[in-house]
Parts: sequence; C-alpha cells; structure tokens
Amino acid sequence: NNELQYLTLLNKLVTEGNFKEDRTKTGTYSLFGYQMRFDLQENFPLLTTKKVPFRLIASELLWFLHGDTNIKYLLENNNHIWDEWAFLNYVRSTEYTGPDMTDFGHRVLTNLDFKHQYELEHAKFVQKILTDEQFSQRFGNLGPVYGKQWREWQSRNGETIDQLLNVVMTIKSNPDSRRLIVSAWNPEDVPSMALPPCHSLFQFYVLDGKLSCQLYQRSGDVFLGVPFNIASYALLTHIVADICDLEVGELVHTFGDVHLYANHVDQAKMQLARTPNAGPQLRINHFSTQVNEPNLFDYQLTDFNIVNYHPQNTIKAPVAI
Ligand code: DHF
Ligand code: TMP
Repeated sequence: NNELQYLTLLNKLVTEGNFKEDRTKTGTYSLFGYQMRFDLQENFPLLTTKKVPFRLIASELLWFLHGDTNIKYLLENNNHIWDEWAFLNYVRSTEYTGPDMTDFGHRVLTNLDFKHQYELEHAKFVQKILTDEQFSQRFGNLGPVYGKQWREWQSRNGETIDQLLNVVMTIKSNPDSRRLIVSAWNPEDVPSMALPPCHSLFQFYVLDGKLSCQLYQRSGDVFLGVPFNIASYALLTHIVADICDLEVGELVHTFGDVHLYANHVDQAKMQLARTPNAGPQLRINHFSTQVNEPNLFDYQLTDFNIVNYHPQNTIKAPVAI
C-alpha cells in the first residue's frame, strides 16, 4: 500500500528521529538517508489520512513546467504556498516601511497582536504583487529556482538548456538511456535563490513500457512539504508518460535529511492514529493539441482530475521559515 510508505516514515521519525537544531530555529527530529517506493499503477499517491490540496500541487507543478519563478502566477491561481519566502525578501529590503517584521515566522505563533499586523502586511503584499507589475518583478521573483533550472539552465556560452525537454526527447528516442536526469541544484545559482532546491534532482527510467521516476530530496519536511512532493512528482511522472506514450511505473523517493519539525509532533501522532482509505486515481484529459513535438507547456489545471479521493480532515501545522 502506497500510503503506508509515508505513514511508516512518519512513525519512524516520531519514534527514532534524532533531535537536531535547524536553520529555522524550530528544532527537528531527523534521520539521514531514507527511501520510499510508490506504485503509480496502484493509485495516485495523494494521502487520505489528512486532506492534501491537489489543486495547489498541480498549479505549483505547472508553474515549474512553464519555467516561471515569480509567485504572481501562483497568486493568480489562489496558491499561497510560496508567499512567505517572497515576503521575507520584501521586508528585508529598504523599500519596506511598515511595522517591523523581523522573525515573523516565530512571532505569529506567540503574539496575537503581531499576527494581525503580519496578516495585514501580507495581504497588502499579495495585492501589490497582483496589481503592480514593477513591484511584482522586484519582489515576486524567488530567484533562479526550479522552473528556471528545469527549462532554462544558463550555460557558460550564454545559451539556455531546457533539461526537461531534452529528457523527454531522449525518453522517446532512447528509452534505455541511463542519463535521463534533471537537476535543479545549480551551485552557481544557489546563493541567489530564495530557498535552495529541496527536491534537487530527478531521474527517469523506462522498463516494459512503464516510466518510473526517482527523486533525490536533500531536505524533507515530512509533515508539510513531503505530502506535496510525493504528489507533485507522481503528477510529473504521469505527464511525462502521457507525452511519451508510456504507462506509469514507480515513484522512488529518496531523502537526505528527512525531518519532523518539533512543533509538528502532535499533528503527526494524530495522523498516525488514523487508518488510510483507498487512494484516489488521476485522470488526465487527453492532450487535445498533441502534435509530433512534445509540448510541456500545453497542460492546464483543468486537464487534471483526481477521482475517488476520500480524505480525512485537514490537520493544520505552522510552516518553519
Ligand atoms: N519550508 C518548510 N519549512 N517546509 C516546507 O514544506 C516548505 N515548503 C515550501 C517552501 N518552504 C518550506 C513549498 N511547499 C505548504 C506545503 C508545501 C509548500 C509550502 C507550504 C503548506 O503550508 N501546506 C499546508 C496547506 C497550505 C494551504 O492550504 O495553503 C498543508 O496543510 O498541507
Ligand atoms: P533548508 O533549506 O534549511 O533545508 O529548509 C527547507 C525546508 O523546507 C526543509 O524543512 C524542507 C522543506 N521543504 C520540503 O520539504 N519540500 C519542499 O518542496 C520545499 C520547497 C521545502
């Protein structure tokens, strides 16, 4: 069962995770090196032991596929999962003149007055990204993150490399290739990214007409980020299989530092007390504009339908910034 892969990891971190301080000053229970395998033929690996918002996962993936790195697209799709990291750049700039937002991630958790101030400034920020083009170019951009590296890796001769398109074309022409790799980890660009890529590198593999994908995730927030990452790479595998006329195989999810934040332990225990339901299925509307050339830009949110998804209630948890 696919969901047990996740619940087993969650349980392992609760029971065997090593306490480790971290960059965000939250504290984590952590393990180094772990692997899960999801059979994409069985079902679509969207967790049922809590509600995981597929809409946000799909719009984030389309944002990557478009090569976009500006949160404006996400905001237009009512997706706020990257807001805090753009907001952080803004409040640290000289252009920000509102109330002091230093350490806002921790202060919103303990100070109700401050939380209201933050929510007001955050709402103003979002509005300005949506309506002021100059502002959005300056503060909506997260730097050369996933989309940029996947579709427009900057080469030293001034050209750009579309890693993902190259891989799709190689899958079609030479499916046995062992070089079907896309890397978001660009050491030259890492310092200018709002957050260095957590899902850093992935590789495809074709056997018996089935496409598998392995992700190397250097750092995994098991309660908040990881359920998104599993579903996102499962969706990516379905899309690439669709373009290449293949069935889906497995998603192999490999971690470096996988951790449970100390302030997610109660939520994890609540989730572990639940019994998973049968997983949902993904239906992709068949690609109306399919021509000979693969076009990774053609997919739209409405092309993806999750059917038979019967999740249990949302479990809220604060994100570490
Ligand atoms: N930082 C940290 N510390 N953990 C992350 O998982 C993370 N993920 C990022 C950026 N920085 C991060 C991008 N992805 C949520 C999920 C994924 C994500 C960012 C945030 C999140 O908060 N999920 C909530 C629901 C959010 C909503 O409905 O808007 C959840 O309950 O799953
Ligand atoms: P780090 O850069 O110090 O590793 O912090 C990044 C945090 O964000 C870490 O807890 C992992 C988490 N994360 C995910 O788990 N998945 C994601 O997709 C992203 C962007 C972040």
